[in-house]
Amino acid sequence: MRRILSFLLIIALLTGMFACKSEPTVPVDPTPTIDPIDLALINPHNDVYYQIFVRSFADSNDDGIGDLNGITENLDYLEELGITALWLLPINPSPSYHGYNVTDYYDIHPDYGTLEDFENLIDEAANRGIKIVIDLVINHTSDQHPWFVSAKSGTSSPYRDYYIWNNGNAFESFVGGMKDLNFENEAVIEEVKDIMDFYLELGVHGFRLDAAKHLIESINPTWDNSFLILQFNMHIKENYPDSFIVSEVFEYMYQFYADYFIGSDSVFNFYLAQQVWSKIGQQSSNYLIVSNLNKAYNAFREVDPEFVDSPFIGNHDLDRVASMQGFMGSDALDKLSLATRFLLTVPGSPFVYYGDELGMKGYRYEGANIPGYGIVYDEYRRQPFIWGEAEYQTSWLPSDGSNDATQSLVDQREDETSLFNVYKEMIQIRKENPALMYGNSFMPYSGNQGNLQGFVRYYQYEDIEQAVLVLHNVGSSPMIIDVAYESILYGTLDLKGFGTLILEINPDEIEAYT
Ligand SMILES: [Ca+2]
Ligand SMILES: [Ca+2]
Repeated sequence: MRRILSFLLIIALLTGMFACKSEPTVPVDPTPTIDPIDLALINPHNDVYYQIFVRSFADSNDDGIGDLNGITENLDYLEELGITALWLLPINPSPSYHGYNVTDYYDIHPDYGTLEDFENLIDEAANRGIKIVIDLVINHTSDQHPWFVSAKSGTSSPYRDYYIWNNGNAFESFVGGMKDLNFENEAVIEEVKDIMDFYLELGVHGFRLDAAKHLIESINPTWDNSFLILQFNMHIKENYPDSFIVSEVFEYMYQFYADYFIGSDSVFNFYLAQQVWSKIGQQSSNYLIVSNLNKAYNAFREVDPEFVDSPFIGNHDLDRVASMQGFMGSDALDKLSLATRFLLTVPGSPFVYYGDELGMKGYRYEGANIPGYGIVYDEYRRQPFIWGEAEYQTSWLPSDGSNDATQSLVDQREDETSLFNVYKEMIQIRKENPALMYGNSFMPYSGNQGNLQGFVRYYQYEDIEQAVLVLHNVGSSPMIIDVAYESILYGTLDLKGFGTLILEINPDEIEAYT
């Protein structure tokens, strides 16, 4: 009986294994149709992300503040846009509007809902194939976190060594009541592992690791932090092999964060963001964009040949792309559209900052006093999403007028030439073409000259193989493209200024293009 049971168990495990790591079925049709679901399972870290500031996205209970149920009730929208994963900015209780000083890692900010609401969001998103990644803010806690309240009470507190003391003062990397945790203390590391386990058990896919370069302040922080992150990552992979850590190392030179690929599954590519702003936005040495990016990818490849990049062109700590000087002239929409197509054709998991798909504006104030709100800094980089209908509109932050001319979602949906439709179409094209969606190949096109900036992307898995040539015109003058190809996936050979052409090419002839 016992033998039969263990035999059944083995069968169950094997079928279970095949169910999660399903092999692509051999196509009967001579022109193979690619099943994106299978490749998505094989490449669990390749997604198209949508970054949400919960407070500003969608309000479900009419208190003017965005909340988790607001996201759940708008999954239709996220599905329409085509994204496959969400990064939620901090959702834990916190005394600040932004949430980056946590007071309880095991609960939800009362403005945003309850743990039950969060579990419901995870489940409803999963039903639509959308994963959830949360911000993990562990460099510091709020000075109101019970650990710190106890620690500051005296040296005999059991939590005293959770923090870093200097002449009786707790060390802070950031201002605003954020006290750095002490990662020399094994108990703190164990606390973080417990927090990660808690959210993975709830069903989150992984974590955006906030302030990764600040975790350990030492003479060799890159090395120390990469290995600390590796320790966290090895822990979560024991029970959740597909789970994901993307590290935030806020540096614009790729040399400063390439080594973070040692311990992280992915790292945000601030260099790429800056290249897009300067080369496409400001048109500054635009003929270097592909060769520059290739250098960055080669640096990542040296650290991890299977690196998964996390490109983006906007986030909550930056002025909105549409508010940058290079993207504000009469050709703003053309340039923003090209920046979008660029983001969605490079390797990795692109991150779209909520509202960027509408071309929303927003920038930093240096402590201005806004009537009806108070002193502001980064708030207007994180403004209410513009739905164009009242139902889910948030109103926690008064308008500063910066988005008076920004078209709402309702209006942009109906307009074929809108930025929203550029995002939607490009996300779909990315997902339909494995060479764009998966792998990290990036081979500069040998015909690159001046404004013509192209690259070949290639992906192969078993009998699935695809090569595409992506050609971006990063200048305003039109050009005619004359190159061999198999099919046109996007655009026309008559490549207009700030236009994009994507061609499927013969994978056996890549060398002729690179
Ligand atoms: Ca609300
Ligand atoms: Ca620190």
